[in-house]
Amino acid sequence: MAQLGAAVVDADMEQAPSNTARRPRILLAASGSVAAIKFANLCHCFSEWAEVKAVASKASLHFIDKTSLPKDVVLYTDEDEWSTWKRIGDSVLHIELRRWADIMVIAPLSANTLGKIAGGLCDNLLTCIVRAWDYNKPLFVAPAMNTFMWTNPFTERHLMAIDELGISLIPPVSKRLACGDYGNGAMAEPSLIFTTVRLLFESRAQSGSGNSG
Ligand code: PCO
Repeated sequence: MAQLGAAVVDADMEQAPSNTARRPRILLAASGSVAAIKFANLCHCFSEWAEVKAVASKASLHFIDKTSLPKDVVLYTDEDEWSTWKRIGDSVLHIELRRWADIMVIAPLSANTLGKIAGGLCDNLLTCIVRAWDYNKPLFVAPAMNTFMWTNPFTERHLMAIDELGISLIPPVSKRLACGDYGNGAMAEPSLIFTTVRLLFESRAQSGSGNSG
């Protein structure tokens, strides 16, 4: 079992009694964009406020410094998905995580993972969670990619498809990109992603549609 993965469904994943106030449960996921260098920072922003679990695609691991993640944030990877599954009746990680989370946030969302989600593909832990997502619960994405990918006609088609599913977009911004180009496609700042998600959670909680646990 991966040291950080601990893909065992422990008491932590079980539902708290519904009359007990609890912290929001935020599932943060990173896909394969250079902007995943900011994933640890994003985890720190959220873990001040919420219970956080993290999911990383194989490509994103190239950019994530695992040692910089908050100590209480478990990082799940594709290896964890089936490593502890032995027989029928054992828990399936992507289902346990979609059940556990109040909100999912994919930041960065790469062009490739955007295309997969828009097309309903699910070939890794991250996309299996999205494919099984309960759209009564919010799912945010913060895309990050080169400007030429962002302005490619596929992006608009894919954004329309995920919008129809009920996924909320935190748009990219214009700045210097990893390759030296200047243009749109840079991931929104972690602080903006955090405030966007928190505001939505708190407005839903006030209106009674959030999960107040
Ligand atoms: C690839 N992609 C990118 C990804 C989007 N870029 C960004 C920012 C970072 C630096 O602030 C890399 C986080 O530019 O989100 O650049 C090809 S150019």
